[in-house]
Amino acid sequence: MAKERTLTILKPDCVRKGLIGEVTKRIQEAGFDILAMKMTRLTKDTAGGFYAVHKERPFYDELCEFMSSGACVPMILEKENAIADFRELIGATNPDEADEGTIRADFADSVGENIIHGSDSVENGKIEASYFFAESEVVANQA
Ligand code: DAT
Ligand code: MG
Repeated sequence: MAKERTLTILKPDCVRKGLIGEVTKRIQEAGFDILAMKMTRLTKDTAGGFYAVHKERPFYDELCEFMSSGACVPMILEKENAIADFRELIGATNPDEADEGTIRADFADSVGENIIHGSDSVENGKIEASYFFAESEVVANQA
């Protein structure tokens, strides 16, 4: 199976709860290589651009407020079958519906504040990665 990349964001609730280390450990233990990571804070507009696909949804404004409410930690991850495997690791969008042992089931408070993002396709992962990282910041050859 070919290696894929996915873009994750440890969201502001993850950072506020002091869970950067715990969540990153789970990501690495699940076999994902971190090719890029940084701490940043989105503006409401930048958050809105990232989630533009949800513009018409009733929760859009609340989502942009939340995503710009504090620091977050985006990362580019690589692994075989990364997109599907990462979605499995983080669990369903609504933590009440997420499988036991997933990151969202264990740490998220609500569907709106659900700790972590994961790309939903290879194509979107590329677009999302370029939202946060220049090519020069992606360390693909780590040996
Ligand atoms: P995911 O983050 O699992 O890919 P999504 O793409 O459907 O989920 O939605 C993006 C984010 O928007 C999600 O992580 C949290 C927020 N969101 C989704 N559905 C919501 C809802 N019904 N109420 C409040 N926030 C919601
Ligand atoms: Mg999504």
